[in-house]
Amino acid sequence: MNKSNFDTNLETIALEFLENIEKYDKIHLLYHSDADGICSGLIIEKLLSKLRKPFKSTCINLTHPWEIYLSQINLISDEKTAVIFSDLCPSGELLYQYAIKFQKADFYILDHHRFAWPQKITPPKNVYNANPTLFGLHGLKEIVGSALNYLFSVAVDESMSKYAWIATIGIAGDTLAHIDDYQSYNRIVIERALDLEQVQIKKGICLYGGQHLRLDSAMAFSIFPYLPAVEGSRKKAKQILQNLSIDPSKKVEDCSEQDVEILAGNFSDIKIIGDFLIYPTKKGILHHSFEHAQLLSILGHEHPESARLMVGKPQITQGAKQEYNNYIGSLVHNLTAFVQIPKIITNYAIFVDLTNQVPINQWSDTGSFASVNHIYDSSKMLFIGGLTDTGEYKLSVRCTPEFMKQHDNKGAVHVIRKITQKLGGNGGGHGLAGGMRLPSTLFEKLHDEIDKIIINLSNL
Ligand SMILES: [Mn+2]
Repeated sequence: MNKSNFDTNLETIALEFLENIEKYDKIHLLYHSDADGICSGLIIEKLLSKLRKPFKSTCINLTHPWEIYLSQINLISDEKTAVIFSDLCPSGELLYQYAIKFQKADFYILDHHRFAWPQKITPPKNVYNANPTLFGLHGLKEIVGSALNYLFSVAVDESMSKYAWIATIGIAGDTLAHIDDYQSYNRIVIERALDLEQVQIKKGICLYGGQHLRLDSAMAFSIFPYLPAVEGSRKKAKQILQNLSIDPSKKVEDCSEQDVEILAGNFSDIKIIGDFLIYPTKKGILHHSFEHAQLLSILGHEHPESARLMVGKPQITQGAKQEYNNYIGSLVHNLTAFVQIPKIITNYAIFVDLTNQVPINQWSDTGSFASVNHIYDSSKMLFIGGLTDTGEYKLSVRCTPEFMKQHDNKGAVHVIRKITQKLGGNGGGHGLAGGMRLPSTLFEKLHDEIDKIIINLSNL
């Protein structure tokens, strides 16, 4: 299992797709509604148009069960149909049922989330699985959905190569990493876009979230890194800058080497220098890859059509800008609340109860950004969430790669499994991130049990 097996598999599936395509009566494309999914979907749409094949595409925000989305595409047993899953995929159990029931349909998995067939079955022949995690690749750090969909498209038709820049937006959205930390296939795609002169990499101050703004606003709007000393306040940012004799009205991109050095010295424990990726022909939020991607994810959940339009636009509308500002503004506000709320801390875990502090639909993002920003003792596992109106605790579970290294490569999903076996509730996820629900009566019990569960992880 390695990279060259992945390459061979992808190549084979691309060729089979090309061979099969003439026989299809219908093609359905299903893609995810975040930045990575939207870019994946757009790339496949361009491929299908290039091949002159009519298709129907649907953006899915995953708020409903998969059964609903699959029933909506209305498969008919004697119709030859292709179903393409871009940056998402139903569970192995469900897909197996569909593949057996609709033998004349072919299913293409162009997804990078973990996937497993039910035990003891032979994978159906009408499923073409290009998932890179099958080959031991890391589904985020090494290859995100849009990188996979791009490479697939290029393998089908070399002229698709020119859409590398679209994939770079998806990569920025899913990896939540500095460009200098991009690896493997993600890196290859970025380099393709650089060679084609579609993107540029710049070095300097990185205040991702506010990279397009003047310095004081950028510091207040930065979500990666989040600056605890600024607390999302432009006034506080301005004060800090004035004390350092840096002009607060300077744009981030226009900072001199000296400014960069002084500012980095002031935030010595936070990484604020690095590379950032820009689209030279786009302006404002769309000029910067991280911010561009955030905007697509913010719009995509409710308004996928306007998110898709943004990809082709040189600059955004006032309305979209407002949505961006509201979202980032509240995320920074939530991170500030996160830092200030009293926490329950055990030897191996931290519990943060956001009930009545942060709106429910922002719990998970608050957890993710608290985690990537290391604004808690990240040698511990983070449980963040609160009481829902159904009387259950809904918890996002996050940990760092360092935590996993300390615990025999076990992380969120393993701890969740153990908790639900031992106490009850339900949930799932990946190594670094997961989610669970627990009856409220068990929440305190979890505080007492969690250290035992984590300390025994290596015995699982
Ligand atoms: Mn993705």
